[in-house]
Amino acid sequence: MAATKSFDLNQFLATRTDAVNRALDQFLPSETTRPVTIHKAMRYSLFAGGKRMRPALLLAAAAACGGRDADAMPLACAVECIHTYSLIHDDLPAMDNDDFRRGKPTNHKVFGEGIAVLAGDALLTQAFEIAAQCKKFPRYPHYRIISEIAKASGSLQLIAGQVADLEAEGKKISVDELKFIHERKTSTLLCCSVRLGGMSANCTSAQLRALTDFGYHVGLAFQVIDDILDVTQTSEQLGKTAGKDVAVQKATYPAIVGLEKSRKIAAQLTAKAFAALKVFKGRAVALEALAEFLVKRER
Ligand code: GRG
Repeated sequence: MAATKSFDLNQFLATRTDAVNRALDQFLPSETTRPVTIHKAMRYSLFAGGKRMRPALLLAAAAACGGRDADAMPLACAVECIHTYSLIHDDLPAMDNDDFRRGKPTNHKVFGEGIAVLAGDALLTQAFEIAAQCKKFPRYPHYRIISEIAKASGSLQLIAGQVADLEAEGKKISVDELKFIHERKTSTLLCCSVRLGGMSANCTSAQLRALTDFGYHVGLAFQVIDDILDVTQTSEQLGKTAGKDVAVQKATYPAIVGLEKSRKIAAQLTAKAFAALKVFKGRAVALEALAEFLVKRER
């Protein structure tokens, strides 16, 4: 982890978050575009103060492969749209039924359930429209980029994870079944983000393999930490309802293996993510710093 010491992650996050917000603002229809309600609802959740971890990972992966932010930006915005859609739908009464997200009332609490469903749908579709605007990368034609995003968000990955998560509620499941859920509902989109970053830098297949390995492990660690934070932080700190997992008897690492072991698992997964970055020979400092930040995060 030594290489990350001299890297200013706060500055990286501040500048990239700002750039991503400006790009999203340009890509999305304005609040005054008719029908006004849907564009207000899409923007409400998109600009509610998310951490922008997926775009940051995507841009950091591009940098590790010698790419430019400008080439990666449409893809960074596309993954954030998909992520925000999944949160809006996840918060609906038919799913996790949450009132609070990103420090604000959830989308359906402000706009009603019908508009919240449509805002999620519109953000999912918007993601593909934005991704289609990326430039042509010699090794990765548009069909590969679009298929990458579609597969990550489809019924074998993101949706599969959500389905398994819903079906596991109130049931006792094994660590292997929990891992199946985490791989799909969380790790896939984080992994897809770093892969897209690499693709936007026209990365080699060895680099893409390393990014996949990194993204998979960082993604799993991310969800273990998320589960830990749910039982150790307050709602104010998280910007969403804390203690929810216990309240609905959700299967989580702390519930199955305890807090101490969960922390160990998160550290082991992060170490595996670090090991995957060896091929970059010190050029993946931003990715290393992000992995370290994610395991230590408090919200
Ligand atoms: C198709 C109806 C329908 C629903 C799909 C796929 C889906 C709903 C939900 C995805 C499941 C989900 C919310 C997984 C959790 C991933 C996770 C830990 C999200 C929180 O990410 P952060 O902490 O959030 O990066 P911010 O708000 O900072 O962006």
